[in-house]
Amino acid sequence: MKGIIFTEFLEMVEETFGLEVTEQIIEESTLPSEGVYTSVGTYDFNEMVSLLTQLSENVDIPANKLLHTFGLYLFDSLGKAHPEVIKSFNSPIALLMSIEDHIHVHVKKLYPDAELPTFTIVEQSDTSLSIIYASSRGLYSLAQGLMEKCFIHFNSSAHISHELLKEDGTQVKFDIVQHG
Ligand code: MNH
Repeated sequence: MKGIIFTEFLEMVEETFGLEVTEQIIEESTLPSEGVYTSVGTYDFNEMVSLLTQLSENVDIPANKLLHTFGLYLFDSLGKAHPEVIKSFNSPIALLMSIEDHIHVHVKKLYPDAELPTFTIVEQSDTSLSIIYASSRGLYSLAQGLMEKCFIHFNSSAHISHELLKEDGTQVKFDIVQHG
């Protein structure tokens, strides 16, 4: 998992829950990297699982709720790191439809060791989209937060519902309906 995900996660934790909680979860987690991350580095996904699990226990909020909040935060972080990518779209649906064939293809060129999910479009219109998220990491709540913030970014809004196609969240269908 790319370092930018770790550095932004820890920044969100510090802003939301404070430095004490941040230091606490780093101490309690199993971290070969000792909790030191650079945005261009690559780290074991298990370190993120460990940090998220410790945060969930410390603040008594379910991991998926925390991932959703992190997704809302991460959209702006990715936008700041890669402004040209976001700027090349003029609507939230256009952006979401391009994650698989444009955005993540570009990301993979920049970071060949990136581990990305796949998004398969099953239905689309000008104002709606059904898309299937698939990833062994099961970070569908992160995906939902990212998608919601995408609409906010374009001063738009949408209703996004999800259905687990696999119980462990490694395959999830999203139904997105724009309304504004
Ligand atoms: Mn993208 C990882 C979804 C836009 C760059 N992205 C992830 C993951 C999800 C995801 C979910 C976590 C990995 C996984 O689930 O297996 N990404 C999205 C969604 C949007 C999106 C839903 C739009 C909304 N992503 C973008 C944009 C960029 C970007 C824009 C940058 C230009 N994504 C990344 C990078 C990673 C990532 C970098 C980290 C890959 C890794 O950890 O190896």
